Amino acid sequence: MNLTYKILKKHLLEGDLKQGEEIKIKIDQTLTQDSTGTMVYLQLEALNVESKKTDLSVAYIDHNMLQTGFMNADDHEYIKQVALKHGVIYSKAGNGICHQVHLERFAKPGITLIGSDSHTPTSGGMGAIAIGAGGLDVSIAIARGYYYMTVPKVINVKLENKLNPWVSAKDIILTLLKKLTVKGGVGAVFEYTGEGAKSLSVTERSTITNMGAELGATTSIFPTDERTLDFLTRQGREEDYSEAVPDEDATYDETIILDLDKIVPSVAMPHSPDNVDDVENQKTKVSQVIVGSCTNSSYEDMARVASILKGKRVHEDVSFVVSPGSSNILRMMSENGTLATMISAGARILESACGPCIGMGQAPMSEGVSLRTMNRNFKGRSGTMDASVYLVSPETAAYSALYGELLDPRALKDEVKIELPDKFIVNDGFFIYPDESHKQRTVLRGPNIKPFPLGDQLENGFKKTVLLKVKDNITTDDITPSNASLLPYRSNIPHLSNYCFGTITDDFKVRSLKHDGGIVIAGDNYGQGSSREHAALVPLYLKVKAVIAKSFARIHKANLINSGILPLVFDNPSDYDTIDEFDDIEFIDVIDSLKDESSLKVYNHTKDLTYYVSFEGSSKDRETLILGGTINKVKRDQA
Ligand code: MIC
Ligand code: SF4
Repeated sequence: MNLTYKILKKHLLEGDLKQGEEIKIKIDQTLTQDSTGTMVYLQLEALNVESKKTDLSVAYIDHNMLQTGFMNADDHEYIKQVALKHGVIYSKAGNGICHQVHLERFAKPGITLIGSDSHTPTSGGMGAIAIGAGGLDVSIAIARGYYYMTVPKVINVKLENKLNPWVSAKDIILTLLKKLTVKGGVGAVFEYTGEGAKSLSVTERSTITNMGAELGATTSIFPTDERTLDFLTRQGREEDYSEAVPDEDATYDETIILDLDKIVPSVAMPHSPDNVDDVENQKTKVSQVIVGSCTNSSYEDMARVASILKGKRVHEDVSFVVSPGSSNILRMMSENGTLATMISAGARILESACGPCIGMGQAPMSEGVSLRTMNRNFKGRSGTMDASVYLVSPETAAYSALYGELLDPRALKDEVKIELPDKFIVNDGFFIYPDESHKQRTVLRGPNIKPFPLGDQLENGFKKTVLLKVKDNITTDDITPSNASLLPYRSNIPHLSNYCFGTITDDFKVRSLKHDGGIVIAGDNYGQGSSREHAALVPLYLKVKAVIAKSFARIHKANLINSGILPLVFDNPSDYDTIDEFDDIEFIDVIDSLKDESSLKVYNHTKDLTYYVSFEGSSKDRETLILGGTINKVKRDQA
């Protein structure tokens, strides 16, 4: 058995471990962050349980930290109270980015972790099955200790040889993105093996598993070895080590061989993480360089950047920004001179948080070119619509910052050896651990925290207008844009509804009000990117009844089902070409077709055309859709 199936088998509660089947697995740990967190804890309250059922759950504050009004601070306080009441550890603002902190302090080999953030697979670098999920699925995991998932196919990525100096783990995942694209990993787990895998440190492995999210993968995982034990020992938690490796005769659905010796510094160009080329082929001046985010903010990343900056000055036309991944990393940097090296070179130091990665500050100048060590460069995500964001390794970022242009760091020649501290500083003072006293406290609910919308029981037949037709690879950032002005409203679906599909049109809400809701037509990989369930809750609030697409991204599809919005695929994908915005579409015998798992008949009144579309999912999902979403189903099951 491969490692993925070994861990899933150990956690299997229901179902057959066969590709494509739905299984129910035990969840050992959960994590939430604050931009999806208020919804998670509102839903947890609605589930009406006393305490968490997992071994460990953590609520991180790391996204919404600009705090330009009362909204974010109110959300933080609300999350804190509800989390602690339910036995969930609270990680205060300033402690760091959820994925980096979780890797350092809590992730263990062989466990299952789900998180309300798409980059939860970061902990796969530690040999855990770590999956990003919608908020409601995480509330259910906290409340009940389980999660439903489709058994993925397992792709073995065999890493041969080792990386050359100045080539980085980031370049490995960018190379894979170039090869497989942002939809190449849908329905799959990437399991890394080989000599090359052994040559990477835990945080380098985590850079790769983190950005497996951009492939659309369910998750990515590295087996454990002495490097895993070494990382845990430096973190002072060697007792958390256990071996998690595939069987010697493990089989895989597919194998990809990557020769690390052939990997070169790579760059994802605007506006997609799979728009990848070799750095040496690209020429551009840069006005901003940012090192940080859950992909590249480890101590090792910071130390490498400092080694390049040492004794030099950042180019006069570059704003160079650094955000270390955790408070512990920041403290180590401040104690061993790394921070002083960076500041002397002209770096702007931000607190340990997501920050610019999600457009919370540091928006580039007009038509700015920004090099970032992050994982996403979707249009508009940096906070401005005209910026060109390029994704690179920390080495490429730091070297380019010195010269004000995108440059290949291999020109640096002499390799610098990064010495890791024997013991990492561990200051757990940013955590609040739940105790009995927290159960008695009154929960403060700020005025910006509005109830979440609920779906209605499905009707067997209905007629709806096409409110919007979109192309392939539409992101959740397109559906519910996020930036410094909108993130404070993550607890306020009515407000967010004014900006629905904001990167595509500014009148989606007007269209929806005029037609009393409607449907959306989409191409392939609809809803890629973030796990934010707002991308389903906002359309639900605007009475969107169905999305007919060529295919869906995994987490977004689950979020649509949880919200009671029908995610349907064309039986014949070329039908997509014959539908236009504002066509009137009639859905016929919907409930009957869902029940007997047959194709659903859809009639286009405007074009006088009949189409067949299908719902691909389990009988539980079909029932959920008929009842108008997961909360309705849970309430029905509890009654
Ligand atoms: C992201 O990187 O897009 C986010 C912000 O972390 C999201 C979560 C969110 O939208 O709140 C994610 O990746 O899931
Ligand atoms: Fe935060 Fe960016 Fe990572 Fe999302 S991708 S969790 S916004 S650092």
